Amino acid sequence: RERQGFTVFFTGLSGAGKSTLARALAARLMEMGGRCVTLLDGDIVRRHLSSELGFSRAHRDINVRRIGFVASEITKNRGIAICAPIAPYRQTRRDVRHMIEAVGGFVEIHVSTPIETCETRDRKGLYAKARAGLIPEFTGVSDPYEVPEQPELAIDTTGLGIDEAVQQILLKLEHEGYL
Ligand code: GGZ
Repeated sequence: RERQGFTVFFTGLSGAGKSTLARALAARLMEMGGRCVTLLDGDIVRRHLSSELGFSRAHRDINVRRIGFVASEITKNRGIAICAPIAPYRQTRRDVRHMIEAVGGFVEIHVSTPIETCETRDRKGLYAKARAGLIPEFTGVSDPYEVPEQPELAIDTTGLGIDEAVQQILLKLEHEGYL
């Protein structure tokens, strides 16, 4: 029997570890073979699909809905889509979930790394700029992040290795019957 497609949807603050986990998970799933895996990372989507958009609520919603649409097409065709936007709004995440659940599986993973950790890492210096008022509407500083209430999984990457985190995700996917 052909396995159903599914989407792994990471959500969380800037610097929480979404892209890192998404890339590592995609690599592991590709190694396992037999499935088409598509990574829809925030950066890449913003460059190729949403280059005209900023970070207002309306623009974030358009961006996240585009990601959801592409993921639903991949899922419908029995592929695996891995998405990693901030996706700060609950209602938008819910709409994307419903669109994808209509054609396959949806696994929401809250990368719940607290802002203190993200800000300490500050790999791109964005938090410092946001605190200085140089980036308006910065998620967690001057813009909201609505915490997921019932994600399939929550992972705080503070003091957690990438391999351990990916292992937790793979276990979850297995238990839910996706792998
Ligand atoms: C949040 C911002 C902002 C503002 C630029 N707020 O850590 P990064 O740098 O590489 O990832 C963040 C990315 C967020 O884009 P998304 O498409 O994931 O956001 S959303 O789902 O809300 O549409 C960050 C950078 O863009 N960035 N300005 N104001 N993050």
